[in-house]
Amino acid sequence: MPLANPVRQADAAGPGPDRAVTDPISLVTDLIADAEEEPDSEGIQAMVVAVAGGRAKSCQIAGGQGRWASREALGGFVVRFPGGEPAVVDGWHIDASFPGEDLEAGSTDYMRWRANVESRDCALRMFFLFSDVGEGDAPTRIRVGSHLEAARVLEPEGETGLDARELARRAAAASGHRPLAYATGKAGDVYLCHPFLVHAGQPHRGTSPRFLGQPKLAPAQPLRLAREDGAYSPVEIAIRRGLGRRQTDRQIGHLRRWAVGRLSQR
Ligand SMILES: O=C(O)CCC(=O)C(=O)O
Repeated sequence: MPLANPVRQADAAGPGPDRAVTDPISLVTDLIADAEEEPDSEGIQAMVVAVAGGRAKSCQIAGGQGRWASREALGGFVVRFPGGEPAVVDGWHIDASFPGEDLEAGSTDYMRWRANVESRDCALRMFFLFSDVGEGDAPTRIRVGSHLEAARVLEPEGETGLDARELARRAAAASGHRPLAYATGKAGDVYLCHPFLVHAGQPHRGTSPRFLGQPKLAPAQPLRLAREDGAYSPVEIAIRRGLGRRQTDRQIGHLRRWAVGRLSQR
């Protein structure tokens, strides 16, 4: 279920691509209003499951039915304009998932939000592309496999975890050897990412504004790194792998059943 490319929509609506140059603020306001209206919560779920489903089933990645909560909205948008300007999100970081105890409820001071090794409040990080993103259009940079280092950075910090700034500093230093990938794609593509994935923005060298939603998928129940029945979600398994915890035969059996179930649904 690809979304319409908001930039193309704006072009088709009349003002033409020059509006990005002559009147960027109102263009962004209009496009975001459209994009926010377009997918209702069922649409978002369908997108996560169906659009990304060719590569993986988000429901299964997040741990199966009953382990994740459907989203009502897509949160803030990250819009990048051509021009090569740097931005604060260009530094390597991990998106924090819960507010620290010193913050008042509803605070959006995200540098003081935190993440912990059990990935409190975050079952997946999702990158929703709302415009076509080629290599020059400021695709998000991704350090492939960096979630494994991030798990090790977070483990000693226990339940309180680390705030966004300190986590970025340590996870960036620990994952510099990882290969790079770029979140390019078509409007409507969704990347389903491990919550600990180290990523960064980059300046826009293309010609059309880039629109990205980066919400989290909240778990319906806390993630757990020790389960008697071995029924770990893939996200939990990845954290355990990062921490060097061996899979027991029972867990391997569970994983095998999960993989066979996935293949049989194709
Ligand atoms: O703009 C991007 O590609 C990345 C944005 C980002 O990582 C963030 O807003 O946390």
